[in-house]
Amino acid sequence: MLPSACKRLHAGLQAVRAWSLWELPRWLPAFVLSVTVVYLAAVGLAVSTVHLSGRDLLVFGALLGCIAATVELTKRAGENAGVTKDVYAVWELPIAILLPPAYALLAPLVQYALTQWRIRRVPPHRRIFTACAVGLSYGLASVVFHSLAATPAGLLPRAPLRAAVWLLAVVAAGIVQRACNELLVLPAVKASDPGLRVKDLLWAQERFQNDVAEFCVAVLVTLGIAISPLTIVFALPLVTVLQRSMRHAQLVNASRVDSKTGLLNAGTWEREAATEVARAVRTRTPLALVLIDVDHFKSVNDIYGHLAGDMALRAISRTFRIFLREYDLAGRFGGEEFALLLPQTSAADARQIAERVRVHIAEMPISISEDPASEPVQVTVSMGVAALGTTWERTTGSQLTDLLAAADRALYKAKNAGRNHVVMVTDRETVGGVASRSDLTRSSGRFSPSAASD
Ligand code: GH3
Ligand code: MG
Ligand code: MG
Repeated sequence: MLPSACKRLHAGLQAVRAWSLWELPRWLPAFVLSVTVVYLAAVGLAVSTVHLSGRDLLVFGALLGCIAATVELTKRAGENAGVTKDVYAVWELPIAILLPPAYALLAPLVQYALTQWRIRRVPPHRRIFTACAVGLSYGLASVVFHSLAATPAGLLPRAPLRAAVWLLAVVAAGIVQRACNELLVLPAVKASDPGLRVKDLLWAQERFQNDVAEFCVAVLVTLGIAISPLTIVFALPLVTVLQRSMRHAQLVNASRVDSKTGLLNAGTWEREAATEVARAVRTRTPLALVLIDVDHFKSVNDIYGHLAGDMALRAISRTFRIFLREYDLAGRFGGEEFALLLPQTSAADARQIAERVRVHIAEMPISISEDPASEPVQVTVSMGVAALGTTWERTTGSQLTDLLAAADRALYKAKNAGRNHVVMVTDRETVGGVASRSDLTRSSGRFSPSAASD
């Protein structure tokens, strides 16, 4: 019988071995370990050279208290319901600016430990990695600030000018922090979910506005604390309001998307698609619509279970994000039905895109279990494509409804053709109800692009 300490160690090693980290692309665990090692080395160096002072410890303690309070507020505001915007920079930037780098390196560790404990448990390697990356970015910002601000501010004669230079140095350090943070975190985020677009992560309008607001408040709070640490007392309620307003905007945004797949929900998709179709008709630019239905999806649920079915839906949705452009609209239309709207896309191009998506999905192994030994699931989809081409004036009634009806008929034909097919129809055949000549073309594994031209 093993002694209990050995048993615990064994259980611990088993748990580490079960981390999904080891299933990710091979370079990623190496990257995560490197960041962790560099972080530990930086902490070792910074802590061994730091000069402890009672005032620094007091300010650090007060700001850690604010971080803990923000964690509690976040918990109450529902981060565990998936709402994730936070405002920790308001406390961590002052630590980086006003205290030696050792404190800036350590603060995110406390924040992520509290988040793991109080808000939501995620695989520990994720929290450790993020804490190390964020810690390193604030540590670097602290070093940058102290090397910048020590020199020019001291030489400037007048106080207002000194304050302006000081503020600019804070902003420069903040920019360095953000850049370093994104550089370390984004490759890992992208590798663990290849469907995510870096552009969406970095420059989504709402995220950008929130980040700017958070940063500006952080700069003001830093300035306030530099003048008097009592500022912390006045900053806490302000931060609460800021956090609440950001969450409100996030919730509004969340009401636009389908929670299971992250695509637009049916109502939002229809509203936005109707606007796009009207614009295409007005400006006489081409546009295509694709309806997608997963083949024999009921059997997937019956054989592998409903959760596996959900994973398949998410994997299919990620495929759309890989293939579509910024301004295309991808929506979840119903249970296992999706709709894509492709503005400024000709019939031939739409069919090529649909074909690529179909092939990608048919060849994509969908992992449905954490157990690496379990067999991945494979699914296929059928697609109906309708395109507005050159005859908009024939279109009557609701333009989107006409296109949807045409795509639906094409989808029906794709199903009847044996599934795992793309069938397309242009406006000449159905949209607007004018049937001048049949323009139905069908493709499957035998697809050749030349057949798509109309
Ligand atoms: P076909 O090839 O003719 O489309 O066959 P099918 O089995 O895909 O079509 P059917 O309409 O009979 O079944 C659709 C199934 O999709 C039934 C339903 O349980 C399942 N479904 C709908 N929404 C969800 C969901 O959110 N998650 C999961 N796992 N299954 C869903
Ligand atoms: Mg269906
Ligand atoms: Mg189906």
